[in-house]
Amino acid sequence: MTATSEYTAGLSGIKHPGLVQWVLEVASLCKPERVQVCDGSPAEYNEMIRAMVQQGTAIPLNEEKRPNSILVRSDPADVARVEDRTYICSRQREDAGPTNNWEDPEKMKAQLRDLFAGAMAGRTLYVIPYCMGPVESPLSKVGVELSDSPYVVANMHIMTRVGARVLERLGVDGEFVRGLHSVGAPLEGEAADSPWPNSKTKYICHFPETREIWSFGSGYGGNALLGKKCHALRIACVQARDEGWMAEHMLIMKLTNPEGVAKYVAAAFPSACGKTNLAMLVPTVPGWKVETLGDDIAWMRFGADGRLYAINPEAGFFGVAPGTSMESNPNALLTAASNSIFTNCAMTPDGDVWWESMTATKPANLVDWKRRPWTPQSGRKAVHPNARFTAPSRQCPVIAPEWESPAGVPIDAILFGGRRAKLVPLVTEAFDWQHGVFLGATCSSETTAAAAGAVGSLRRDPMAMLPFCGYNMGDYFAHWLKIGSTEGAVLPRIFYVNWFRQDDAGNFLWPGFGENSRVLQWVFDRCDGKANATDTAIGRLPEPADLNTSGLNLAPGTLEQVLAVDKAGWQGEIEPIRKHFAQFGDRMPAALSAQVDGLEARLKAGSCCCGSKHGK
Ligand code: SAT
Ligand code: MN
Repeated sequence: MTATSEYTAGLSGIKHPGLVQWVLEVASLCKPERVQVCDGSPAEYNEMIRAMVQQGTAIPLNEEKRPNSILVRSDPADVARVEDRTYICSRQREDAGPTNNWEDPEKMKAQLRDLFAGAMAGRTLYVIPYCMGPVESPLSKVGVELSDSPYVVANMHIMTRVGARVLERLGVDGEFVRGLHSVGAPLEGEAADSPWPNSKTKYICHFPETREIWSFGSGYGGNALLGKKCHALRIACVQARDEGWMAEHMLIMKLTNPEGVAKYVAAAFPSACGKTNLAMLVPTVPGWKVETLGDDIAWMRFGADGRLYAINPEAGFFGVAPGTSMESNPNALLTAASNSIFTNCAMTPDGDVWWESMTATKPANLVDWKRRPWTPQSGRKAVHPNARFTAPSRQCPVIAPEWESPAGVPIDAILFGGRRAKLVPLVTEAFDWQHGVFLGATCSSETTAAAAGAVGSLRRDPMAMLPFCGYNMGDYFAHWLKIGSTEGAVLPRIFYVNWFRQDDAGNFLWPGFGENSRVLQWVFDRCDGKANATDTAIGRLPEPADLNTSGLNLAPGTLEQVLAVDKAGWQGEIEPIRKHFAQFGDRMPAALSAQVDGLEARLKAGSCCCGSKHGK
């Protein structure tokens, strides 16, 4: 057993006594072989890559094709977020609410202590001081992740700001989120390490009141890179509620029109619904420009002018690989051209990565994500559907120059969306903030492979935060309403979009991708009072003539279909929405229940309040 004094030696660079004490407590519980404080340097990154290559976790890719990049294949039992193993351990069960798994914090910690005891034997405990957001921004927050995974260290280098400058910001008594992570696979005796150590027992636990995260047994994505979903969403949204700001599952993009006027849009979609594609979209409308500030998370706070200013707390993209191509998202592919980590992708004979839809023709031979030889005749996918690339944001060809602005950028419009094959029109503008919160609160989507479980079944995913809201969702809705009633607030307009509506034969009605810029143009012009909308029972919609469709060759009637408000279909939504809201009991804000009544009344009212032009 290693004596505490040996651990202490490595910690001399830390000036924060509270941090030192916590690291020592964790070390004496987890019993790692050694403790290493991460400095965020390129040398340290290379050391992690070397360790992973040596252990058989990673394969260096062809230097000429994909410089300074690796391919990692996980255990097939550890490939996505595990929502059924994710807990919000608030003192009161009601504070976690009906959409979260809950356990009493003391009880959960007692269980976790047993699991963590000796869990890092034979491994290095890495102390990863990281900052979510630019280190010099007042909107940013510091966290420290203690992890026994070099894969986590390398990914955190890309996804966050790591190292000495973060410790400096922390000072001697700064606040930080405590994240403890172990793959849960102690190294016993002489036995060789597994290429992807993990444990059958997995727990992703959050203690919102004490701003702590304990994650055990998984090395994958949001389960293990604790800065991302665990800190920047589940813990941060609780901090945001307490401090009067917002932590949201949103991309941030900058739109510039042909006159050179720029607006910033934040957009919330469930995981793997095309946030990265939208954030980096190549507009098909001539003269328009899209630039990216972030593809997953936005932290927003009121500025002195009453507008909501957003920062992207992350420094990299953890994007879904399959489906990403020079056609669908050239900017994502170019971002990941070098200095990137590829997880659960396939490997080509010349040492590069490949995934479904990357190229028009499939390579003749590959090694698939399960390390098996693969040919197009194999009759199976070469890549896991949740395969990912981790790539630095700064490498994105369309990164907005102000993406690290400490003040953030003022948000003009918020989009909500999901994957809905039926019913939900291409775009709907909310009547006002409260109605917009209602649209967000009723967001629904067909599930994707980003989380373990069934794919394609419909679920309500309010504000795309269902898996990420660290407190009672009823209270979260109330927080949104409170933000909207802030005195002096100059609020963004709220829209709901659905790129995924299908015809009866199952064909997508809208081409999506770059053509979504036509919808963005309408959103932009609505914000400027330059585009028409028509009031319907469900919100304000463009008529076909209000969208810029020049050069878009849709079959006759398609645009009408994609914008149609199917009243009977919407009537069928009323009961499910009431049921959805009922689960929050007395935590459900009355103003949102009133919105359901309003929708129902408008649907029943026939044409009296629908079809009226709501000019500019
Ligand atoms: O949570 S992950 O970071 O693994 C990815 C996602 O679900 O968006
Ligand atoms: Mn996400």
